[in-house]
Amino acid sequence: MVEWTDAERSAITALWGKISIDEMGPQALARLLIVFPWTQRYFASFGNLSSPAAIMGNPKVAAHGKVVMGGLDRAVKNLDNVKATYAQLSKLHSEKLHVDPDNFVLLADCITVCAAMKFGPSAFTPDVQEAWQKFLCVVVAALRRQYH
Ligand code: HEG
Repeated sequence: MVEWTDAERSAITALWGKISIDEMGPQALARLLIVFPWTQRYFASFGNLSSPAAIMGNPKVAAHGKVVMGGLDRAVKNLDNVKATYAQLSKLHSEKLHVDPDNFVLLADCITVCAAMKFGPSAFTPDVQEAWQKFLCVVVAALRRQYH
């Protein structure tokens, strides 16, 4: 069970309060699909993913980016219980979607890069980054949990 310091809790909650799901969700998913192109295999139904411009302009990528990023809201609101919160979502990715769980880490890193670009060094300080990446590690561990 993960332990959070008060400083980590407030850093995560404060950063999350500043994140626009509608802005950063599409950016992070597009980045994943561009930088790690093998992740495109799960989105065959999304249409044109043939270039960075096509990916960034693809409305299905944008819509799904918002869904994925929106999924983090439940984790932020259940910091002490992320594993149980994500049990169904983990099962879905494992048993139905068959997403290779290594890809969760890649998306988490894309989200961190997007946050760093958006907020810059004065707001995305090393302390904030530490708490944020710990949070994403917990999210990834919870998503991996129902894999077998
Ligand atoms: Mg996943 C669906 C969250 C990583 C591929 N993802 C979903 C859904 C949520 C979610 C909330 C909708 C579930 C539902 O309809 O009930 N995803 C989520 C999180 C993270 C993640 C929080 C990691 C931070 N997903 C992820 C990765 C891939 C992936 C790395 C593939 C590389 N997700 C994926 C696919 C779907 C979802 C293919 C179904 C899309 C669809 O057909 O609508």
